[in-house]
Amino acid sequence: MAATEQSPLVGIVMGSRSDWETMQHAAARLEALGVPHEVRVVSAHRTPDVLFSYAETAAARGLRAIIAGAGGAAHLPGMLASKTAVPVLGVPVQSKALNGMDSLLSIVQMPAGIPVATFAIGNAGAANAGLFAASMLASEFPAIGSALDAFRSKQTEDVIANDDPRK
Ligand code: RP5
Repeated sequence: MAATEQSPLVGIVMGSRSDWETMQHAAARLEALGVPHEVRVVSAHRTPDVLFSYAETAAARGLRAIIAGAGGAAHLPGMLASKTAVPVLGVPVQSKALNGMDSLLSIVQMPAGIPVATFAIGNAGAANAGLFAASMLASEFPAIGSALDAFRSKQTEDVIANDDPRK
């Protein structure tokens, strides 16, 4: 069964369909590690009521983490975090105008009291948010922990096996 067909443990949300190009990297990591997840477009400024509803029901639906990606004036992760105690992992999407510095600062500079764990701008941040969510679940779900260990071992082996950059 694909990781998207089981009851989701992780929600991936993004402010626009245009963010999927970035956020697909979070989904790919979760899929590869067998972490049940869902994917939704939820906009802080275009669909604020959907945002509130998503956040307010997240814990009861069994979500253990929400990976939220947004670009520009990126309110989505902070607003979600304000409405749920489910940990929010923020991914700054690389904007055209400011290369994602706007997204990064909007997400990372949360005032004390409502935390958002913020990742790197763009594809690397999305991938790492997926890996981080998996690591949050690893102790409770041994199969996810084993998959994560195997991924890291293979990554290490691949670097060692290809240590001459001229080849
Ligand atoms: C934000 O505005 C989205 O997260 C997206 O990164 C950015 C641009 O959205 P679109 O104009 O492509 O829909 O809300």
